[in-house]
Parts: sequence; structure tokens; C-alpha cells
Amino acid sequence: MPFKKVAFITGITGQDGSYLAELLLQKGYEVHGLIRRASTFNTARIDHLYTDPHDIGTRLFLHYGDLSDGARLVTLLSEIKPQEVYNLAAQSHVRVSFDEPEHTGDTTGVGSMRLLEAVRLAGLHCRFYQASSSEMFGATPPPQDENTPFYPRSPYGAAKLYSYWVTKNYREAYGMYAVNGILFNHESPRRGETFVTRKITRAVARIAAGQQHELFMGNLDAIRDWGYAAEYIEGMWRMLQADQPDDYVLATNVGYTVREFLETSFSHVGLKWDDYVRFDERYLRPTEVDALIGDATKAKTELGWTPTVDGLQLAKLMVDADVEALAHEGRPWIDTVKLDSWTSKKNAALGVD
Ligand code: NDP
Ligand code: GDR
Repeated sequence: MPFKKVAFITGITGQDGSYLAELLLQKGYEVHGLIRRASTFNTARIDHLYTDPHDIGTRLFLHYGDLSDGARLVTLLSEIKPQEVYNLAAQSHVRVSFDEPEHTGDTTGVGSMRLLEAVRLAGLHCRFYQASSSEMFGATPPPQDENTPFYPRSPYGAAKLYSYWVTKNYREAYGMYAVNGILFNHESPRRGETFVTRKITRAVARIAAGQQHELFMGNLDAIRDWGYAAEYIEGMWRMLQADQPDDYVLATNVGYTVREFLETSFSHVGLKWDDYVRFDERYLRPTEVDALIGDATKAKTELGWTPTVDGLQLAKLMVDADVEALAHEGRPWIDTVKLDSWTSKKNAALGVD
């Protein structure tokens, strides 16, 4: 029997978790994902990857748990014994972190420490990836790289900074192979609908189809370095394959304003953005991050990682996917998948039907 690598992913139901699960399965890994119990299904992004665990050859397994429950994390890691742990779970919305600062601190911040501590208590010698963020740079002007001083501007950014430092501390204190991927904004057709890019491209598709007539937005002057999530996942994996643990920025090195993303998205379907976009102050943040533009030279040099899709190409790619999604009940990424029997198979496997 060939040696099979085992990975554990928190946040597997999110944008990045779903791409990472796909990549690791393609590479032959056995993949275990942490999912939260919810009153509605939250697994749409990974439905197409699921096979019944009773089937021979199944390599994706889902487990209930939460980053707020440290004992559960110890139990799971002791049972699964992964070689690689990817901590992608978080309350990941910056605007929402101002509404729920305590919850954000508990999951996005302390949750990472719970997972690191669970790795330690379970006695694992695994490799650990922490999903750190360009939001940690906050008010420090671009370009930002691994040596740029941090200045977070939100409870989310501050919580991510705690996770960043605790990851570094476990590396130094316990000799753990623990790394921070400091990722700039990365998007895709699987992006959550309330992040600015997906909010725009989804609205463009609906406006073009006559299903929506206005789009309410906040600060259009913010500059972001938007890359394609599927490419960033490859960079995460490469960080855990390196000889030595280290921290890396992943970015395209090019920034665009929200306004430029709007212009490109609307003009891609032959519309003028300012005919539809309206201002709503509810989408402003108490403190804004004006400009994030990364410098990913280190990842290019040491990991051989280079992104190929820039922010405006991404806008077109996402508009095309959302136009397509309207014809596929809002699920562009599961085009080839049969949904009918999946839910009942998954529930049976989790013992909840
Ligand atoms: P998403 O918001 O799409 O996914 C977040 C994931 O975390 C979901 O699976 C969610 O579960 C899970 N989650 C939330 N709270 C908990 C909790 N308390 N316990 C267990 N799981 C939880 O984020 P992305 O995929 O976009 O991002 C992945 C990670 O990378 C996040 O940590 C994010 O902060 C970070 N990041 C993202 C960047 C980006 O541009 N996308 C850039 C830099 C960092 P559920 O589906 O049940 O809600
Ligand atoms: P961000 O992403 O805060 O950078 O965090 P988001 O897409 O939410 O905002 C980007 C910029 O767009 C401006 N903006 C709006 N944003 C939203 N969501 N909705 C609007 O209507 C709107 N109008 C203008 C924002 O003010 C902001 O300047 C993302 C998340 O994925 C984090 O988890 C991750 O860590 C960082 O990227 C890097």
C-alpha cells in the first residue's frame, strides 16, 4: 500500500477550503474537514467532492466541530493524526467584525491558538498553515511584503495579527513547522456574496438579466490587490512542502480601485456602471484600509509561485461565471455534479438523518 498523506482543513466549506480540498484530493491526499453544525446546509462548495465514506476509495471525510471548542479539536486531531493542518476557518468579513468584535476575536484570533494547542496536546509532528491576511498591514502604505510593519484597522485585522504571532510563537517555542501565509485578497466564482467583488459580479449578471435595477455600495476609492483563489491555494500547499518553515506574502503585485473593478465588470456585459450604482453609508467601515498592494517576490523566488490572473481579468472571469450561474440555479462550480442523492448520503455518513 503506498504511503498516503493525511490533511486536516478547518474552513473547508469556505471559498479557499473548497479549492484546497480539491487540490489535495487531486494530489492523492486523504482529506478531513471540520464543518459547523448549522440549521441549513453549509456544504454547497464541497458537495461535488463528496463520496459516501462507506464506499471503498473514499478520501474526503467531514467532522463536526468549531474553533471555539478546544476539547473537540484535541479529540479530532488525536484520531485523524494528519501530517498537514490548514487553519482556514475564521469569521472572515472585515465589516462584520465591527458588529461582532468579540466573536471575531474568539474565532479568528483565539481559535487559531486553540488549534495550535490541540496539535501540541495531541503530540503531533505535523505541519501547520495559518491563513494570515494583508488586513494586518492595514494603515501601512503599499507595497507591503513580509517585512512591512503591521497596523490593523479592524477587529478582524487585530484578531488575525494575534493568530500570526501565536503561530510564529509555536514555531519558536516548540519547534513546530508552523507557517503564516499572508494572503492578499483572492476571489473566485465561489467567493462569498457579501465581499465586494462577488457582490459586484453577481449584481452585474442580475442587472444584465433584468432581475435587479440598482446596486448599493460603500467606498469606491479603496485599492485592493485581487488575485484568483484557485492559484493562491497552490501557494498555501507549497509553503507546507518547503524544507524550512517560513512566512510568505501571496499577491499579484497590482492594485485596482473598487471603482475600476465596477467599470470592468459592467462594461464586460455592455453596461455603464454609474447608471446603476448608488451610495449607501451602511457599507462604510468605522476605519478603512485605503490601499493594499502586495510584493510576493519571496514566494516567487523561494517557492516558485507566480499568479497569472490579475484583478481586472478576474472581474471578467467572475462576471462570466455569475451570468452562467443564473442558468444553473446560482451554483456555477457544480455544473457536472449530480446533487440529488448527495445530501442524504452525507447525512447518513454523519449520522444525522
Ligand atoms: P470564507 O468566509 O469563505 O470561509 C470561512 C470558513 O470558516 C467557512 O468554512 C466557515 O464555515 C468557517 N468558520 C467560520 N467560523 C468558524 C468557527 N468558529 N469554527 C469552525 N469553522 C468556522 O473565507 P475564505 O475561504 O475566503 O478565507 C479562508 C481564510 O483565509 C479565512 O481565515 C480568511 O480570513 C483568510 N483570508 C482570506 C482572504 C481572501 O481574500 N479570501 C485573504 C487573506 C486571508 P461556514 O461555512 O459554516 O460559515
Ligand atoms: P476586505 O474585502 O475587507 O478587503 O477583506 P471586501 O471585499 O469586503 O472589501 C474590499 C473593499 O471594498 C470596499 N467596499 C465594499 N465592501 C463590501 N464588502 N461591500 C460593499 O458594498 C463595498 N463597497 C465598497 C470595502 O470598504 C473595502 O475597502 C477581504 C476578506 O476576504 C478578508 O477575510 C481578507 O483577510 C482580506 O480580504 C484580505
